[in-house]
Amino acid sequence: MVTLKELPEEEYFLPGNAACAGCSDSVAIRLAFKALGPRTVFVVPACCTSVIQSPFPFTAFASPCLNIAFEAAAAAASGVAAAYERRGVKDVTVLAWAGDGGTADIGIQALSGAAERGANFIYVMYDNESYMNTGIQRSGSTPYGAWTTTTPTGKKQHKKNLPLIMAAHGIPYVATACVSYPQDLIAKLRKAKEMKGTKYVQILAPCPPGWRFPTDKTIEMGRLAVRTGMWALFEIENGNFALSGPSAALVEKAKRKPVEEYLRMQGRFRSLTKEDVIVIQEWIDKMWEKYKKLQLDV
Ligand SMILES: Cc1ncc(C[n+]2csc(CCOP(=O)(O)OP(=O)(O)O)c2C)c(N)n1
Ligand code: SF4
Repeated sequence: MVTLKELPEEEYFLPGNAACAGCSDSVAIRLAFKALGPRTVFVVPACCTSVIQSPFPFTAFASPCLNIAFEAAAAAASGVAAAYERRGVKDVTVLAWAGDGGTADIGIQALSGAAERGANFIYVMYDNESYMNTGIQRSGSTPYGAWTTTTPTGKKQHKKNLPLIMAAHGIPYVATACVSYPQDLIAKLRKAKEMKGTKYVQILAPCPPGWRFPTDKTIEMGRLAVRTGMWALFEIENGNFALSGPSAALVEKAKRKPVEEYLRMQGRFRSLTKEDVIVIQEWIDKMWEKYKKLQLDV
C-alpha cells in the first residue's frame, strides 16, 4: 500500500498551466509524475493534456513530452520505446497519455496494434467521457444519457468497456483507477512500470465544465462514481481479474449507492427521465454481475 509520506515532495507537473479550475486530468498527471518520477517521457496526442502541457512559455511538464497527432499516441509511444531499447536505455518510462476520444475512438487502431506487438510502454487513458478540448462532443466512452453538444437529448448508447477490450489482447496489465483514490492510482502505475510489454490504465477523470458541476466537487464526483458502481476499480494482471480499492467491497448490490446520487450532481444528466435512470442502474448491475463472475473465474 502506498503511503502519502513516501511520495516525493518534488513537483514535476508545474503550476501556472492552462488547465481549468478543478481539472482532474491535471490531478492525474501530478500523481503520475509522483508515481513514476521525472525519468518519464510523455507521449500526448491532441487533447486537453496537450493544451495544458504545451503552450510556450508555460510548458507544464518538467520532463520530455512528445505532442503527436490525435490518432497516433500508441504508434508514437511504440517508436519512442523502441528507440530507447535500441540505445540500451533502461531507466526511462514511456507513458502515452490520451483522452477517451484519442483512445476509445480514433486511437484504438494504433493502440490495438501496439498491444498485439507487445510494445513496451504504459498507456493511460484519462477518461473525462467526452471530447472536451474541442467543446464537449460525445465519444465511445460517454455514458448513456449524458448531454454533450453532439447528443443534445442525451446519448443513446452505453459506454464502451475499453479495459475489457484491452484485456482481450492478452497484455500483462490492465487497470482502472480514479483521481479520487490517489494511493490506488499510484500503486497501479508503479506496478505497471515494473512490467514489460503494453500496460493499459484507464483513469476516470471528472471534468467540471464538461460534466457541469462546481469546480470544488471534482474529487467528490469521482468518489460517487466509485461508490455507486458507475466506475469500478479493478486490475487484470496476467489475465487474472480482481476488484481493487473500495470497489472490492461493493460486489453485492446492496453495498453500492443508488446511481441517482451520482447523476443528480451533474448538469449533463439533468434531462434524464426516470426510465433513463433505470436503464443506467440496470447497466451498472449487469456490469457488476460480469465483474463478479470474472473474479470468481480466477
Ligand atoms: C484527425 C483529427 N481529427 C480531429 C482533431 C481535432 N481534435 C483535437 S483534440 C480533439 C478531442 C480530443 O478528445 P479526447 O481525446 O477525449 O481528449 P480531451 O479533449 O477530452 O482531453 C479533437 C476532435 C484532430 N486534432 N485530429
Ligand atoms: S475541459 Fe475538463 S479535462 Fe479539459 S482542462 Fe478543462 S477540466 Fe480538464
